[in-house]
Amino acid sequence: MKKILVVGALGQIGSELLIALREKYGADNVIATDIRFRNKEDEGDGPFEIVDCTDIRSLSEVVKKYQIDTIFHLAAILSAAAEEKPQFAWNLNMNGLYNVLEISREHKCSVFVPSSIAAFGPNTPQDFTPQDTIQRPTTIYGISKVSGELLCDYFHKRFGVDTRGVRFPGIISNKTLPGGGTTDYAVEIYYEAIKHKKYFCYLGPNTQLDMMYMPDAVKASIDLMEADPSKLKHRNAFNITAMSINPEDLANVIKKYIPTFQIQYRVDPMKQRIADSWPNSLDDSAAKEEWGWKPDYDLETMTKDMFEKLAVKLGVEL
Ligand code: AKB
Repeated sequence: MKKILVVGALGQIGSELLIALREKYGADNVIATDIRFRNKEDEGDGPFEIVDCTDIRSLSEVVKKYQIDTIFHLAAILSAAAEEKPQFAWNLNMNGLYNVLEISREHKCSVFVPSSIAAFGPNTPQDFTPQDTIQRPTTIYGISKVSGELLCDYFHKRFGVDTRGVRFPGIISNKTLPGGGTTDYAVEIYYEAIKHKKYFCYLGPNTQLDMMYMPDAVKASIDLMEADPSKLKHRNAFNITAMSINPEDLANVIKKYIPTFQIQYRVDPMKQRIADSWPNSLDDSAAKEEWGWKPDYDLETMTKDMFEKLAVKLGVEL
């Protein structure tokens, strides 16, 4: 049985991945870590440790204590927040990752490291962006993501560390709210639609971006770590996507459930600039071919599930 460490277990992806990992591998075999104190409800039953991944000693102690063999490294500052604090973001996103890779080399751990659509830039082909193409991002987050992809490849080739990763699009979930991302609007819009029947969107109506429902993001992370390594030609940073949508598409599907819903636009120039520098849609054929990636949700099925879950969570009838 694997012994798994989740770094950043209380974040948007970490909190839901943790539950799925504990269901699959057993609660005692999955150690949750974050820089914050535990919240029993958030992370369920199972071990929890305070770990700051920028401090290699705290990471090393926990890996030794639990004899960890697999690490899911999810601690990172997202795109919009990183633009506000570039130095802080670089330290967490790069030095935190370097520590995780170094500990993995020392203790022979496999590592999952998420990259992002942010690893592409304005001169990347925007539509059906290929797996291997130009990567000249213009945000500090994107620069940290493309550097992270290269670093993971380096640790694999140079030291034989079993590094694997995907380029996540915007992730939409009904549990933990995202924070500091450019794609966060796609989560906020559902909450605001239920609460106020109105949403002021900070991206323009035609801003086309890839998105994915959280259950598919969790499935992708686990499936890639379970994949036969002999089939993986790319290893790090597989393009994956479930839908390519814009705010108008989201507003239209929401109106099927809340006909009086209105979207208005108050564009945030910084977030718009970030979104415009990212692809409109990704080509995820390498992930499909090499480890059988296939999303379960599209815009319609995700929206149905979002409203069912959020109605219960927010105590409303739709
Ligand atoms: C963000 O918006 O920063 C993230 C991402 C696409 O990596 N959701």
